[in-house]
Amino acid sequence: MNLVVLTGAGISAESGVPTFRASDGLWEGHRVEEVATPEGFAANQALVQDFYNQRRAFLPKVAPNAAHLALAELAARWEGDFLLVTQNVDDLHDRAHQAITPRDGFELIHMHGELLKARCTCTGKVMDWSDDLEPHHTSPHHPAGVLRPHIVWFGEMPLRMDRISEALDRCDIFLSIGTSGNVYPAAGFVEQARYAGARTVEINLEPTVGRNLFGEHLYGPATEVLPPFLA
Ligand code: BJW
Repeated sequence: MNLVVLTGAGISAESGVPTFRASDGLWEGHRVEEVATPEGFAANQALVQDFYNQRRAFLPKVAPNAAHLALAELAARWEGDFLLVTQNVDDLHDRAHQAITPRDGFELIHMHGELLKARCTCTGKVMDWSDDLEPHHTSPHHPAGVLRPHIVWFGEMPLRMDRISEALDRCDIFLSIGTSGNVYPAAGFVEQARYAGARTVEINLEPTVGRNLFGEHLYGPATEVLPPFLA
């Protein structure tokens, strides 16, 4: 059995990471066009770098929760292929999977990038983020390069789409956890999975805009709903 799991900000909410679209979410107090588009970065690099530096500094203060760990435990015992696609740029799935070694056949993709990585604007080379890179964000790879956050902004192509699409085409089970279904192409994955004949399950605090696309629904906090569902 081949499994594809899509996660969004809701899975990290109970770890203390703000979601995007809640009333107290990340977009509150920020204009999306200013901090999450290539045009915003071109207009005011300092503002954008500061926005991501603050979020990087927050990561050591949070830890994987029971929902991240339940997926990591599943990855340690799942016998088919298991592709975990996260829209999240935090490292909580990575830390959960460091604690519990997954079986062969498991793969984690950060389709919207990673806070703890930076990318040279000239060469495209991706490197681990380090505080030493501050404050100038000049690239060590090219004299004209700037180290931009390794984040997929609006209007940019999400990462590893070919691999994700291939997995959706042959998936038997598709779980969508803690995502509002507002952002494409991730919001369309459920339709591709359905076309492949997969069982589709939405797990969220509340019904989302895409709820009718799913065959099954589980509503409640991910840390309470997911562990018994995966057990
Ligand atoms: C809980 C919970 C708990 C809370 N337990 N649940 C088709 C139609 C219209 C527009 C487009 C389209 N296709 C593309 C577009 C344009 C655009 C787009 O989608 N716009 C929409 C706004 C309409 N998409 C793009 O530009 C993308 N690129 C692209 O499409 O390239 C071309 C392409 C074409 C064809 C194929 C492939 C590509 C790029 C999108 C990049 C998104 N980047 C962001 C920002 C990153 C920067 C940053 O982090 O600062 O990524 S946007 C932001 O939203 C972030 C997230 O990953 C993403 C999704 O948000 P998520 O995770 O769903 O969070 P929330 O807050 O919305 O929802 C949280 C949910 O959790 C809620 O439902 C809660 O109920 C729930 N929850 N607590 C369980 N305890």
